[in-house]
Amino acid sequence: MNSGFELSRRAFLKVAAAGLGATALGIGPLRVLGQSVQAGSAAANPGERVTKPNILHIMTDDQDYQSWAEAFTRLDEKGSVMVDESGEPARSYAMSFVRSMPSGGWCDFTQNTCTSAICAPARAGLLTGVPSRENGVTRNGLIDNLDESNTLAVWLSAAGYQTHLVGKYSFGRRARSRPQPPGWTTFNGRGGMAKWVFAEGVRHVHAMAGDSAPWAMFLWPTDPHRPAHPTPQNARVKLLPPPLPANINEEDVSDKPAWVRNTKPLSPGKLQGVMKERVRSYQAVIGVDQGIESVFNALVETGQLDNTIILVTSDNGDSWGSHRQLYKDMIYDEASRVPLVVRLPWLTENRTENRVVSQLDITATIVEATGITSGRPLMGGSLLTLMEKPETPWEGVAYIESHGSAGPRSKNRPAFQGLRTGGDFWGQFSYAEYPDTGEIELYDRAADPTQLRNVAGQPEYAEIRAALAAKLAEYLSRPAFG
Ligand SMILES: [Ca+2]
Ligand SMILES: [Ca+2]
Repeated sequence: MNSGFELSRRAFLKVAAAGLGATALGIGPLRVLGQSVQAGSAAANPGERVTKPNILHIMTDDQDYQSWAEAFTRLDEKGSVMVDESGEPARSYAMSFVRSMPSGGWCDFTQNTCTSAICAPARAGLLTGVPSRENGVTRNGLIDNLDESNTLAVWLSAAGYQTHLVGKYSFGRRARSRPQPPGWTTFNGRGGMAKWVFAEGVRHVHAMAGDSAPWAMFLWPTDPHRPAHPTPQNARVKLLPPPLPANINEEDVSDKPAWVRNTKPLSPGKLQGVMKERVRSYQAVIGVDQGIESVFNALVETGQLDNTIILVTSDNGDSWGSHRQLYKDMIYDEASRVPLVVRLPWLTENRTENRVVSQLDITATIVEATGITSGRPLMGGSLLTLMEKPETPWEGVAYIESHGSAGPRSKNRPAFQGLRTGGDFWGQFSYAEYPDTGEIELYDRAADPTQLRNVAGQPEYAEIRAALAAKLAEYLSRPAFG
């Protein structure tokens, strides 16, 4: 899957300069890359933050957490399970390059939470650092509510950054006729598949290499959004996705709000179609990983890896039939938990962070790392110190909201506001208040990770429910849009 990589001459010289003979570097080209840069890069000033680092922000579209965290099973031409040397089923990760954490300094945030688990609101959240109820982009298509004179791109540009967007700005047909929003050096927001988006990314990386200005580049491919369009090469990769969670077609929905109780289970035929599409989704994610590898290699080749922060995430997840749903924009983890991996070039260790963080923390992280001035009262908190000093106390409370939706299988899904917790001061809870219906959902994810039992009405959870309601009220006391 990582075929096609060749160690560049410059990268090789870097290896040589670091005193590592080729024989010491392992056999596969990937290993060479990983070890070579580790030796040459962060070792310069380990632990010392880079001033005005470049920012490479990569965000996939509708990529669920499972496709990042769990390996798929490889099938042969005839559809039989392939076996490895030890006779076990052969497994691979769709994002095997990123998962290899090349060069070190990566943090894998396993509990990253979408503030809005749906395309346009999620993107507007990243660009403003505040949730939809504050920036006005409460649904797909409501981009015109966004004050584009006050976004992350504008703040970066004002601080001397070159800013580039390639991919899905998320506004469909409207993106074509709209003028370029302020703050962008180049803007190509009509959407696009990974192959093109990352080729543009490589082009920009080379073009910016000789420029003294720092840059921030946002590569937002439309993959693996349904219907997924893997490249012909990746479409030939035969695979069996990892098993779906235990909440697939949830049998007893008597604990759930009315909109879930009103959703019928998916028929076997429908589920089969979902599974076919899921295979194509994994194939598309493989293409994203290849694209990330090409941009990473361009950073190495142009000597920019050492002063570039890399962030890889997804705008929202996908239900794939969990809780009988086929959409997103929900409190449930399949929709609201997405991958986030961040590389700080001044760190050398790779590690995993299991406390809850949120997509709005990413904006705050970029603001702190670049030293720019935010034009809005950010809701999130920077992750820099948490990454540098894991012993840092972290509250781990993520705000989540939905403004309701007319999705295909949940026509009357009402709006909710909620929290997803899991840090040093809170247990692992998911909490939602539906103001239009008065319904409440509360899941104890430590005891019930697949969110099958809403415990909002149970007396033993009364205390935590009250605490969550009070915490949520704090978030809701901030001024809303309009
Ligand atoms: Ca999306
Ligand atoms: Ca249930």
